[in-house]
Amino acid sequence: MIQSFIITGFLGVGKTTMLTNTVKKYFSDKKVAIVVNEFGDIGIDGNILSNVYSEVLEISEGCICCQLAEEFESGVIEIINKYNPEIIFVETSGASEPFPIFLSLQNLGVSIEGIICVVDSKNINSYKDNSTAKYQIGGSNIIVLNKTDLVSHEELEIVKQDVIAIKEEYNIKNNLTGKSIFDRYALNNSEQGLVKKEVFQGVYKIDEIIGLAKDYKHESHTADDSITQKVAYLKEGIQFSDIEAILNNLPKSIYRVKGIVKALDVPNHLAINYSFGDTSYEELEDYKEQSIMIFIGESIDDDVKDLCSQFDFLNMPQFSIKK
Ligand SMILES: Nc1nc2c(ncn2[C@@H]2O[C@H](COP(=O)(O)OP(=O)(O)OP(=O)(O)O)[C@@H](O)[C@H]2O)c(=O)[nH]1
Ligand SMILES: [Mg+2]
Repeated sequence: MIQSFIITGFLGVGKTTMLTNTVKKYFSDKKVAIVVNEFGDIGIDGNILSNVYSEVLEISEGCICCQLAEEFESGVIEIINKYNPEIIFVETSGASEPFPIFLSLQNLGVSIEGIICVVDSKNINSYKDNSTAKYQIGGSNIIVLNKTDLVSHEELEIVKQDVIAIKEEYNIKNNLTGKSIFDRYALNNSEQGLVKKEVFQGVYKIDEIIGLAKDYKHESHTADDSITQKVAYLKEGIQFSDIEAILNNLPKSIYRVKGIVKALDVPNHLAINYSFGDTSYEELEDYKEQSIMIFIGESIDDDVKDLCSQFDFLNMPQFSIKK
């Protein structure tokens, strides 16, 4: 039976980092396929992951736990038929809940070895009130406190207590019996998504969930949580300092930015990965498309418009004036 892991967690917590680092370290001897559902119009995560794996299926422009369930299922069937993987990793978008994805995989006869929720130990306070974030913790049986390098031991202890409290409150329950469907869960710490191998060794079989499937109802949620994204294009001829200027002047509503941008003073295109004030860059070879940035946050339309008027090399497609 094909095995799988679902990797969930809020926007920018380190899901793709966990995939590229931990999976590379522990699963290089297996035939691995990856399905990634990115919140954002362009496949930046897929682009980064396909530098490491050849079998990456990207599902963008929507959320695989709601609108794209069918596309997700047919994509998984296709990847199984074409590639015959031993193990499939599914990275859900930061705005998805994991449980509907669990049900889809189960329908397809794939064995789910674990639902891993990655938590950003440094920034959890900025997003823990979001209901999707809570259901992501509640709907997982392996919780990984990531970015431990950015917090002190004492801060990590507080994060741990917060996460346990959320888990207790939002643990998915069987509608009929009222009992939690996970009789236990594991809590691990990680830096760059690296956890000990045992976490992936199927210790946490979740057979007990099966009876719940038919009673589960999923409400579409992204609209309620008002997480939105806006795409902007960058003109040619910018410098690296222009990118930094944008990222240093973001309004609070925008907490996640992804982009692929060409700056005159950097040889290759740069993948930009910004979350909650921290930025990392990765040079991408062979990327030729127009420079693009995606701003993600809550109620951000006016703020992105303001950014575009503040930085004249940044254009939102629907407001750009062709010269
Ligand atoms: N300092 C530090 N940074 C990290 C760690 N893990 C991830 N990051 C950084 O956090 C940012 C977001 O990481 P991603 O792996 O793209 O996060 P994600 O959860 O896949 O993001 P979305 O798919 O957009 O929701 C990147 O800049 C990473 O380099 C960590 O343990 N420590
Ligand atoms: Mg990702």
